[in-house]
Amino acid sequence: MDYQTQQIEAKWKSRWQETGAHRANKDSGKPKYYCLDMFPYPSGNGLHVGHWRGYTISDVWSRYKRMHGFEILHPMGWDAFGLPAENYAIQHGVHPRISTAENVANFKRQLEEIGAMYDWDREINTTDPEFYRWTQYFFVKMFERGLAYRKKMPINWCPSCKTGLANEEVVDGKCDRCGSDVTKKEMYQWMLKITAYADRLLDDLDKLDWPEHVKRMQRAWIGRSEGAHIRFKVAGRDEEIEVFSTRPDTIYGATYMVLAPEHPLVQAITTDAERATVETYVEEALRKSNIERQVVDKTKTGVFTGAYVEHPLVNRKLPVYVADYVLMDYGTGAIMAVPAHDERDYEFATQFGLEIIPVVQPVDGPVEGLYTGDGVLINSESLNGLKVAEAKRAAIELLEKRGQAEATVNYRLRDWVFARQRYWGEPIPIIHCEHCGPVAVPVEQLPVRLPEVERYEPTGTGESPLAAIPEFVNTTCPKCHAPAKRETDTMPQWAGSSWYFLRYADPNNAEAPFSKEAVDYWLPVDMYIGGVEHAVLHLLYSRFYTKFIYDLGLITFDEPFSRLFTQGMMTLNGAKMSKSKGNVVNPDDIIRDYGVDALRMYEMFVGPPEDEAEWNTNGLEGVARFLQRVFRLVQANATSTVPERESLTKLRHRFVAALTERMEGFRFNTAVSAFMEYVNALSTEAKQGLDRATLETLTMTLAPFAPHLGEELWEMLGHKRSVFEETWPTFEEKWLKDDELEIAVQVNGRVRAKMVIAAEASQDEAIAAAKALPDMQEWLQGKEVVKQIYVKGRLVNLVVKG
Ligand code: ANZ
Ligand code: ZN
Repeated sequence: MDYQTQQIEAKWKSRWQETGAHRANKDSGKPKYYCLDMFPYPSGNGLHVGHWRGYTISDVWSRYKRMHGFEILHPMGWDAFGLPAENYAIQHGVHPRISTAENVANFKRQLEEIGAMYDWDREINTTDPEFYRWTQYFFVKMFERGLAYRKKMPINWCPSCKTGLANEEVVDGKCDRCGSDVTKKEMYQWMLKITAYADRLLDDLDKLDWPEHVKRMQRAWIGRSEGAHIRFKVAGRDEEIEVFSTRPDTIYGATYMVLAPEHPLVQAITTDAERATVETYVEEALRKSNIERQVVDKTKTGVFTGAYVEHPLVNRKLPVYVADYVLMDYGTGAIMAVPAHDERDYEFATQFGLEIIPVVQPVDGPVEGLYTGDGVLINSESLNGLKVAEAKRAAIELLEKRGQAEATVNYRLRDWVFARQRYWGEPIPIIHCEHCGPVAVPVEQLPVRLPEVERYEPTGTGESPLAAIPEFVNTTCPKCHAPAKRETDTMPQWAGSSWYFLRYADPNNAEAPFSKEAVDYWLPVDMYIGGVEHAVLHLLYSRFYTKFIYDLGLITFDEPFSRLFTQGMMTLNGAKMSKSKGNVVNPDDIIRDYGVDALRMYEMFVGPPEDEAEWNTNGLEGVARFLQRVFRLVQANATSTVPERESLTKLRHRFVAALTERMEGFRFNTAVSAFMEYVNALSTEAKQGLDRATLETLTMTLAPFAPHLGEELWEMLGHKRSVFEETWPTFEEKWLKDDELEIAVQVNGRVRAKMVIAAEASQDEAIAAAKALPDMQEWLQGKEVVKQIYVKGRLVNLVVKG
């Protein structure tokens, strides 16, 4: 019989389904292992082989762990709310529910193909009311604790999508979805107070087994800066300008002040003479995005307000400017400018001819122009001679005594704008009452279901399409029962994915988001696998939710993902695989031609899993041929009864050792090479027959990579139960050492001595060793060696004359 991939793969898929082989059972008595893929957004394009890389890694790992005695939770689901389905609805008039269901069906079919051990009984879908009921529930809990609040603030506004955008959806000042320039719009927004968790989100990174670069990105996103708030009195007026500075030590070098164009004091302090110029400038600045404003090498712009502040420590007046390089949403939206030691200030001061006073110099002497390094203080009265770190403390103390400053910590992290003016999302479960203000929908009334609408288009007024449905909007206040109106904003796409990993533990629970027992057993996630593009937001939001749910007392851990692995992208001809680039390889075609096991094995072979890898169909063919070879090798020897030879024992132990080490190190590409080397060696040995231990080891270890073939060969070897019920083979150290052998040393064909040499010794080494033996000297003395023979591993024969 030939290796029929289609037949074999279909056979084992249905066998697994019949036996419920992938059902995760928390009562198995085994230790658990939760291996999770970042769940996909089911787009209309289907999956390509690049997507499969991560899914294959996680499945190989899950199966490998299962063979180490763990009860595996390896679930899959759909992150299905969001803009693409809604934009599709707008264009084609198809309800997002319908297009989403179609896409899910296609994704599921493709994911079933891969032969992954997904427990489909636990499938979840963020758009299922039974799921989003609990997404709404957590919102209510946050609202009750003051962590969900409403705030009027300028939001990023996409004029084309007609919706507010979170900062992370603005890329280079453009809408991440449609590419239009993003503007600002003042609106009431639901916000989540993620900043209340900033320190915990930062500190707890230390306890995670995550790639260092991901931790670094999270730290940078949280952006903790220690510094001070310092207040400067406006000359001739009552107002004070408060600044945030990380360099209070440079206070004596402050030569001017800058307000962000949005700063509330701009209006008040601008003098009549400057008013027209300032107003024009502010108007222009408001049209720019934060990103444009922060471009480092752009020429600095700004205007003088006509106002001055008083320096708190010396008798000096500092002119106050408005400039767009100062952002309103960082610190206090105002700075003391120290051009000698801050690059942006230096550029600005040079351009506007403002004074530059150096106050820090390197230990080894003064420098010209801008200096941002460490050093000692100069031109700073009582601070002179102090090092920067000491001077920071001393300056704060000095100013604190005068009531003009206090130490503070500032974060780059902003509260999370948790609202979209769009249809396809979880309705925010709030009712607005004239008398009671915003009131949460009582938990027992959840879910607030998304109603049917006729038009999906955002209204463009800033309101969601839900606002146009009176039956949805008009309701009564849960507190005072007066007529009231429902919130019509929906949640951002990140909402469901911020806690979905908890739901898999207990996906059908109708009384609670999950039961404590289920979550206590399965969570936290032991291994989380996905793309590095989620390094910051999804992972940060999930960590925030987990900490919040921990604070609610519902779980006993406060980090969701103990270990994280981010797989590299798959490219084709050097470009990222994507439908829009027209360079996708569809797994359906590959499976038809080569089988899914070859595809899986190739996905693992293609390169170090964390690195980008280039798809190459020749490589895939090589792997497919390799699997055929394994099939024939096992088939030809399946009923063999030869005992294991020492050479095979040694090969086997060495193979298991190498393979296991590479698996543990997540070096799956070299793990596949270990198979190839082993099978090469076995092909040579096969002439003398292969024993069972050899065949079983090969089959068992191959199974996580090529599960259908693994099962088939295991059955061929006479086993009734699944190969995944077996335990991963072990190895003994003693077989890893290079062997030594005792061989005979002959002179003219008669044994004259024995010697021990390395089994791998070369002919020259063996002969040299033989000639050097003390026992040989009497036989060689005065003789001429005319011929010397080494029979590997058996004997040395020296033919002598004279
Ligand atoms: C005086 C000073 C002197 C500063 C010096 C720096 C160097 P990080 O580290 O990112 O927190 N700053 C404060 N608020 C700002 C805003 N809204 N827009 C633009 N810049 C702002 O940076 C903190 C520093 O960035 C602050 O410290 C402030 O300039 C500036 F030699 O104050 B510094
Ligand atoms: Zn009320």
